[in-house]
Amino acid sequence: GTDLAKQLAGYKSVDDHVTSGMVVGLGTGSTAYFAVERVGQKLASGELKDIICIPTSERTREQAESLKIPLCTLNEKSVLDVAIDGADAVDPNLALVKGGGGALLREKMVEVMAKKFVCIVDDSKLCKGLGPSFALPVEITPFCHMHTLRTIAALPEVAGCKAELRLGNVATGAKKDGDKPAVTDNGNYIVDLFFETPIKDVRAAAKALKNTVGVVDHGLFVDMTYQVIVAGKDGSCRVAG
Ligand code: DER
Repeated sequence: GTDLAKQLAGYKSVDDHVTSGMVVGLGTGSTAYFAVERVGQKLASGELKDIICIPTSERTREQAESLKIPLCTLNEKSVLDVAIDGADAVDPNLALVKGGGGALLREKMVEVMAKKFVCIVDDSKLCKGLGPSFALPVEITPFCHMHTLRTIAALPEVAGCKAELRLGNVATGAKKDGDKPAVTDNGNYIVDLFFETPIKDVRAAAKALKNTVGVVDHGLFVDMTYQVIVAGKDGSCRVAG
């Protein structure tokens, strides 16, 4: 099933890109989960030594701690040899939508500092154009959040999108009645942008979102991906980029 694909991609990313002595960024989500597991396994077996990792969310930090993976922050190590993380959508130019799990800010902070950002996905994430297959998350400050949501929705670069404040659990989006806004590890809110047609110019959209007052960052990861490892349910695994 898909879990096998995620495990395949996760394990392969570590086997292909992580060697002893490296500083490694650990991603967030159900696919990155397997990459973290693999790092833990190889440290325990002695195959990997002297690795220090930077987690991209509190939940990845907890998983890494349970696996006794040595951790630090960007304050201690601001350049990483490699960062491994999942994505919610991948276009033919390896531009990504990330943030489905609400971790986009720390993910982007870590992944822009990595010499190689390796993205791991099951093949359901591949798309022709970003937008319709997965809503674009935007992390915003909570202060006057509805004003910021409206400002984002009015941007020409994301014209036609439907902007929704994410409620309930920031990671799973699990909702129940009367839910409060989801809150990220950084104490911010998430607005999800739903598109019926692909975003015309992802670079322009990324710039416009980043330049919007009240927006902290967004889930468009453009010109950042070194390689994408794509695994299929049938056990196939291929590399792009
Ligand atoms: O929230 C995130 O950015 C995650 O990496 C997400 O994009 C991928 O999560 P998944 O591997 O559970 O689909």
